[in-house]
Amino acid sequence: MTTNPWTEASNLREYKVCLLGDGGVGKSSLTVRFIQNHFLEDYDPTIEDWYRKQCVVDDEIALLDILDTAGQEDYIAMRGQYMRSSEGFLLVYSITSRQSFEQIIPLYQELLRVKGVVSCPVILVGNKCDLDHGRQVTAREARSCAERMGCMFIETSAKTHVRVDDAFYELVREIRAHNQMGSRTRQFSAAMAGLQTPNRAAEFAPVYERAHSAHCLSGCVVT
Ligand SMILES: Nc1nc2c(ncn2[C@@H]2O[C@H](COP(=O)(O)OP(=O)(O)O)[C@@H](O)[C@H]2O)c(=O)[nH]1
Ligand SMILES: [Mg+2]
Repeated sequence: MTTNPWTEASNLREYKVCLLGDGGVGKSSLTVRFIQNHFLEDYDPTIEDWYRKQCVVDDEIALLDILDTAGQEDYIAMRGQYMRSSEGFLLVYSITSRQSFEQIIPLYQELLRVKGVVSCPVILVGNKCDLDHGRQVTAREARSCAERMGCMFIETSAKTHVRVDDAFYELVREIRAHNQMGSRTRQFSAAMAGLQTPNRAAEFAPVYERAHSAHCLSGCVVT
């Protein structure tokens, strides 16, 4: 029997996601394209806003709480707060700006430091792929950057609506995979602590090893 996810209220799960990246890379444009399906030619770069959108990802309802970050001095001061309060991140650069790309790894390192974790659900997003003639960052170097972070890489265009929804949906999948791995690891730790029977520990051991050897949760890189 097929179930209708929209009527399965108990499946409703909130995902707090945040777009991070240099000013002008298209964070607001990606958000507005995803939420309202239109393109912003000119958007106030100082506006920071929250958006909510309910969608179905792999037959499960996801309520996305999206924080579109902005600003300059304020943004630096607020960044730690954004990082702590969100569970998944689109790390956005523009394919036409090497400078915006160079900020990605330091941003990811800061994210891990602030959250005090060794990995975190992120997607590397190279926006403005419609401007290929002005490209400063190749897909190859972005892919290698994504491999370093153990995440997926997607090139998008908010302007021509290329893979924008995919970026958000893949982030939901990353968060789910991350949480699933976390709960498996917790069950394994509990088993190891003798809170469960020893054969339960044996059951979880392969998962634990996989989780620690596999750098990339999704195991794939998309261009
Ligand atoms: N050609 C093109 N321009 C874009 C794209 N996304 C954003 N822009 C433009 O880039 C500028 C900055 O976008 P904005 O969303 O405000 O960037 P933010 O500061 O990161 O939020 C605006 O003029 C947008 O119209 C895109 O995919 N393609
Ligand atoms: Mg903006």
